[in-house]
Amino acid sequence: AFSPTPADRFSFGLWTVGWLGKDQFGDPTRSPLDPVEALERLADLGAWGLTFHDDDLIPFGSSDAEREAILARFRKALESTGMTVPMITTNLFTHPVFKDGGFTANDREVRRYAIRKVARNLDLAAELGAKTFVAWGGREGAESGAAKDVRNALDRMKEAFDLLAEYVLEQGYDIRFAIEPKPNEPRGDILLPTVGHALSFIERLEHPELFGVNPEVGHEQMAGLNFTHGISQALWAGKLFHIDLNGQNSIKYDQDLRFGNGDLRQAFWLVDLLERAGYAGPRHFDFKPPRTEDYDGVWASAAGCMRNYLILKERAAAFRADPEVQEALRVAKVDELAQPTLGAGETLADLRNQQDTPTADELAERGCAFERLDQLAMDHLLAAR
Ligand code: GLT
Ligand code: MN
Ligand code: MN
Ligand code: MN
Repeated sequence: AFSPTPADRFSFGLWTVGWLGKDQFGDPTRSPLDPVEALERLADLGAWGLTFHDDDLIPFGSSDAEREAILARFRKALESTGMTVPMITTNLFTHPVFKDGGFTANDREVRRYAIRKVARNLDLAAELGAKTFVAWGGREGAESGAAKDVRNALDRMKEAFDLLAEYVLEQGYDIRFAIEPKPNEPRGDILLPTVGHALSFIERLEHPELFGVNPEVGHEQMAGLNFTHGISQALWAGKLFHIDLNGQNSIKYDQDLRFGNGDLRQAFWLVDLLERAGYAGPRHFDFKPPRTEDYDGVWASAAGCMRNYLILKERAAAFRADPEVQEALRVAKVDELAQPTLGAGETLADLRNQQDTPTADELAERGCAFERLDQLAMDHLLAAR
């Protein structure tokens, strides 16, 4: 029942299952993974798509001939496995040239280099049929105050995105951009740190319709925020273009745990929301199989991401279908919030002139009945109902 199929639209970053376990304190614990093997293994597990940074597939500095050979072999494996490439992104963070950022590096030559790298990768995205282009600006930020004039940096970020959007339109590419926020790590403070910052930035671009967000569970939780609320606002704004699913335990370094590990209740409400809202985009996992694992552990971790999503989807559906839950929702007036506060044709003057309204003290006596409702959710989440 919890076996994924391509219809579930589960996708994985090549850098996730391909992470070798090298961290700040330790050397790699796994040997490199062939991208073709990643495609085959993920297809066997029931996944639908593989995503990557330019440099994940084509090592930085490859010659044109090497690049073509790698792409030809990869295309063949896409065909034989039936896997898709729904999203592509550009690495603007690993090479030391990006130590002060890509689009917002103080050094103008670095910014020009970064824009060229992204434009080239847009051509590849179009060739492979990727519809979403993620932009995670992990190095766009600072460790100290005088080093970065943030208002100028935002001008340069806008300049880069405006230019790239213009290019996509000129070329007639069917591609939209999804900006991925993160509060910190690897920079001390990163620009566009949360979903809210990104949504407001997008409205100041020349082609806001081409831009949405790619929120990552753990990144909002690193900022102490409620991920499901952030996703709700992105959906409300029509800007949830893509999503990075993973797990995080509270405010600490970016854990990138398998989806379902970390804050399980948030994961439950997230799946409930995505499914009820009819989110039609990829369910994309951006996690790191812990460096304790060998490749058996990597594939178990990847399978677990999908299985946990499907379990939570089933639990959320059971919660919504339970007549006792439906009654508890009514008692808690959850549906009343969908009613406009003023009646049709009613004016503010009518509202102010209304007689025989309940007093504040009378209204204050009404309980909200949220605890019973939440316990019902807990019962369903834990399969106790
Ligand atoms: C990097 C980052 C992720 C981003 C990827 C896209 S790369 O691993 O930590 O959150 O989604 O650039
Ligand atoms: Mn991510
Ligand atoms: Mn992360
Ligand atoms: Mn990450």
